[in-house]
Amino acid sequence: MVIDVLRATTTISWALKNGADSIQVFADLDLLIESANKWNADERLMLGERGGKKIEGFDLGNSPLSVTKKVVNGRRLFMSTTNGTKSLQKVQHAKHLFAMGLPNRKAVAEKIISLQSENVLILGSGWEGSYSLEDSLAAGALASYLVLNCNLEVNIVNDELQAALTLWNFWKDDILKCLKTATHGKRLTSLGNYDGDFKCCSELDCLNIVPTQVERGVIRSS
Ligand code: 3SL
Repeated sequence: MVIDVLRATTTISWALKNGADSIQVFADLDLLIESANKWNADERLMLGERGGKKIEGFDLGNSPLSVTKKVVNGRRLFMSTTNGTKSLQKVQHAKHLFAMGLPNRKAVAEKIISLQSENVLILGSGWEGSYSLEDSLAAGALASYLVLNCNLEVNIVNDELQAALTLWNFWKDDILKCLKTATHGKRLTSLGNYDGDFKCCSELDCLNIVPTQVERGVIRSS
């Protein structure tokens, strides 16, 4: 399970909701361009972000507001972001791999419950190797849902998740404020007006979409 609330896994979830055929994730940009070039030009889009900004020459950056039905419907999205797609690549050998933001927290949690897995690994993407408040918040949101709704016993097995759960209980009534308080939220705010993105990324349980890896690096809705 990979989380990147701001903004990669939120963008992935919205792109699939809006009819994208699939999303192929890359850490490496040259590999992305090479793979995209093999695809039919009118059935592909390249999404790229570094440091919060769209990569020059790419079709789109990493805003969940940009992946509208008109733009993404039926297309494969070739996507690379600073942290989120790297995290997805890192754990691509997992038996089941899902991407989660706050909008699809419930959908992903219900999927996990249905699998009755013994262990669930939650990977927050953070920022360039360091902790991020918003990903921890979402990990806590997921844990909270599982504890309250799973019929099986749910054990919180490490202090990171215990802390995430506490964080969730503290901020759950003002998610937007938490996102804007986070250092990555502040970074985005310093780059321009991202109010629409913040609103979209902070909406809880509004998407019934489970972005699922169907082959190495390729994500579809299930
Ligand atoms: O780090 C990432 O993968 C991005 O989601 C960062 S940003 O929100 O596009 O700046």
